[in-house]
Amino acid sequence: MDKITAAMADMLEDELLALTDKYLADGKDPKAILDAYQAGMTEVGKRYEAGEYFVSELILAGEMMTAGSDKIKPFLKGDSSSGPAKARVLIATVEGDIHDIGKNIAGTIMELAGYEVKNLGEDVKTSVIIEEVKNFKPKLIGLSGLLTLAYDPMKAVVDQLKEAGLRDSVKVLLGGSQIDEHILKYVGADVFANDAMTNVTYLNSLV
Ligand code: B12
Repeated sequence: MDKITAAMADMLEDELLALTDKYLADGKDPKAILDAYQAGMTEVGKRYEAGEYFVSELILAGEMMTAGSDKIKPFLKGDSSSGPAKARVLIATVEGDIHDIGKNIAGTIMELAGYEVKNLGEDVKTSVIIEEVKNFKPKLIGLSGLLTLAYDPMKAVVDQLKEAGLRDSVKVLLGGSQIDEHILKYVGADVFANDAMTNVTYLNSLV
């Protein structure tokens, strides 16, 4: 899996996708392949911070991650549980933030686990999320954001849920690699996830 991580970090798209095809054909664990992609993304982020990579590399890294996860997703389907949808989940990347790759992966994994997922997309206005909570009546809202700037819009969602008298009707999860206990407390949400699986465990405990 280190080869996947290195190819992602070094922006070797052809090599990355060829390795992905090979590992999937060899029957390697698709979640482990996805984790290796994410480790490569973490390295891309570090190189960007160090001034070694620029936004153009972030864009290419995003495209590589999307292309790779599109290949991996059908193999994750083997884990799917059958039967009726367990509960409704609303997911969105909050206002001002357009990072949506991790949220989309998390959405797919929740669908595979049997949940009915409505994905509102990225840079979603707080008012739209509140309206959808009223209409769609989810058990959980997954708010995603990778920018520091995303924390205030996340807090706005929780505050407006309270104002609308909806806070007790729904659990709020924060998703994103930088989210921790401090941000959870600041936002006033219920739980956070730095990966795409934690939420499934949490959801299973709710239903
Ligand atoms: C790819 C990328 C981009 C792409 C995004 C493409 C897309 N469609 O998403 C593009 C090029 C557009 C981009 C733009 C920018 N980016 Co950018 N980007 C990244 C990068 C390299 C990877 C993000 C990623 O996709 N990771 C892979 C996925 C799978 O991981 P993930 O998102 O963390 O998701 C996992 C978990 O967090 C969790 N999760 C996430 N969401 C959810 C939701 C739910 C419901 C659940 C359960 C779980 C969950 O599960 C996921 C799967 O395990 C990160 C660095 C990094 N390593 O995080 C920087 C990073 C996030 N970007 C950064 C910056 C600064 C920017 C820009 C401001 C750059 C600029 N100057 O223009 C713009 C912002 C635009 C905006 N308004 O949002 C900074 C943020 C710094 C900060 N603290 O604010 C980072 C951290 C880079 C850095 N180290 O400086 N970026």
